[in-house]
Amino acid sequence: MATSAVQATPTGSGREVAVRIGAQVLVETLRRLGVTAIFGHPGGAALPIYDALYDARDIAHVLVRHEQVAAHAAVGYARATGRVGVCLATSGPGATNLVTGLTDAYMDSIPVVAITAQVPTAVIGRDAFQEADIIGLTLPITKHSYLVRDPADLPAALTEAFAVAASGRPGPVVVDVPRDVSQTPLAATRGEPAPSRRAGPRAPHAGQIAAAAALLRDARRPVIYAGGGVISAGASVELTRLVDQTGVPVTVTLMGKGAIDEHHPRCLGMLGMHGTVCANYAVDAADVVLAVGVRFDDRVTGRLRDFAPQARFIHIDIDPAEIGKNKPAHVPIVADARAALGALADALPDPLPLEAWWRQLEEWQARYPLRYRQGDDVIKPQFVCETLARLTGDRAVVVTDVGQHQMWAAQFCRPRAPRTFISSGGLGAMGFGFPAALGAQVARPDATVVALVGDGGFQMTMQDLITAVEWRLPVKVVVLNNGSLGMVRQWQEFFYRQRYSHVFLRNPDFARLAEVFGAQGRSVRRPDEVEAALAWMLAVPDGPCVLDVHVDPQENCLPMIPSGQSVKEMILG
Ligand SMILES: Cc1ncc(C[n+]2csc(CCOP(=O)(O)OP(=O)(O)O)c2C)c(N)n1
Repeated sequence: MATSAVQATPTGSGREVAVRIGAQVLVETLRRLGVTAIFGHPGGAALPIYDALYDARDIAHVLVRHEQVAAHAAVGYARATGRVGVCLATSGPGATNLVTGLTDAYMDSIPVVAITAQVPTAVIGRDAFQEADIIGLTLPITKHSYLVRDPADLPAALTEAFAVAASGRPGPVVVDVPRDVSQTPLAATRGEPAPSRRAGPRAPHAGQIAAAAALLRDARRPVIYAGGGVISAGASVELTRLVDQTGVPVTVTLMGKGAIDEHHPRCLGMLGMHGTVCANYAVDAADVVLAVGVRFDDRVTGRLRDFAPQARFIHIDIDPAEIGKNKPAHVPIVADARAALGALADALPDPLPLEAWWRQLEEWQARYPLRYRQGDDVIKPQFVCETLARLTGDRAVVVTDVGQHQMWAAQFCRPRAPRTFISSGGLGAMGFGFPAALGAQVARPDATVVALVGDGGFQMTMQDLITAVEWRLPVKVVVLNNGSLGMVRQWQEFFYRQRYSHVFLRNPDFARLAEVFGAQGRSVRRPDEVEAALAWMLAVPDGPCVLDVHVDPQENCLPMIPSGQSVKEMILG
């Protein structure tokens, strides 16, 4: 199987040319594309690629213990930086283990390239050992995929894959490389890959910008509804400028957290199922909604016909398929969010007359703050999130898993900058948090990266603590340990008459477990220990640590708009 790294082949002309195998061309191309880190796990069909990686000292290959972690880590890497995240898996089970992470990347529009090894071309379709049709399996959850049948095509396929993943509406791309393709010697590739045929950012239509500006100028109760597209487009500065100039209130989605400094006085926080009362009331009463980089997800809108029932919608999105998908737009603007928000800010240089609107909004903010009561005996999970936010000044990179803790983090952590709040939004994939934090920490070695996870979700991917130990990645894991699948328990309490079916967890001692892995660990059970424990955690200099916080097992995440209902049915708490 081993093909010698570089062969010298007589050409007949007396000269000799270096012959490389496909896998070497693949690695060279990755290097040329600026890849410095790959998350992966080897196997038979991937061996030529791994053999080529043996010589690639400038590309860090992070050997994860499960390919799901590789995909989530690539997402964390991409979300923390805006660069394309890369994961690598062998054929069959290696490739299928990537599927959850790729689906997450697809739902949240994150640029990721997954390189999967494939069985040799001669046996594709013959149920060969470790064969899985990964192109077929991932067709609905990728932006594009490439099955490379000729090694000479590798540079072009990879180059295009990176361009597709990162351009327009970003997303995951699979490049499937049969084993014979990666081990076939080739004298030449088909030249340098063609420059990307994708156009640059799309400029907004001047007439539509004028129409949007006119709507906003006449509005009495406008609201900006900002999503992850603002972050992908790098449009935070333009969004902030628009808000500063006009005074229009802004509410963010889970994916849009950090699109604007959430300490900004015009920011109402998150909207939707567990959003702030004020944000949801504002949208409910709005006469104009400026939706930017959002997809009108049902966790935000609840019952669609009752979402912002009095409003006219301006919808900015790079993906034309999003416009009108869930809610018709009165002013559709298919454009790069940065260009569109910049043009709108140019068209609206003065403050809008919104004094009465702000009086109303401030009254709601004062009347319905996020609340919880921290007593002396049991730790409230909200208190942990709030204390963490205070101790870090909301400047850490916070990565959450999925469940109640995710929503508490979204409520109490108010990121000051884009790419510092990372969460699995569209898919809501438990097991995401810790691996994505690992990827974010690889991408940003100097940043404080905190993984805020539940006891359920952490147990889905915590085996990769050893990877963090091995790479001395100082990821700080906070387990909000409530002894249950908390969010499911909450739904069973509210909507299934407290018939708690299979939601209570017997947990390991997470702190001791961390130590077994070679990480640092601590547990806390009393409210007066929380601040010091978090401070300890933030000060651990080297390698990962786990802080196991035993929180109130009964606590519910409120406010809550029950699934499929409207703001009128909000449970306030
Ligand atoms: C892979 C996966 N399986 C199941 C679910 C359904 N689910 C959503 S939240 C949740 C409970 C999460 O429990 P835990 O991780 O302990 O966090 P908590 O809600 O207690 O904060 C479950 C099972 C999911 N989102 N993802």
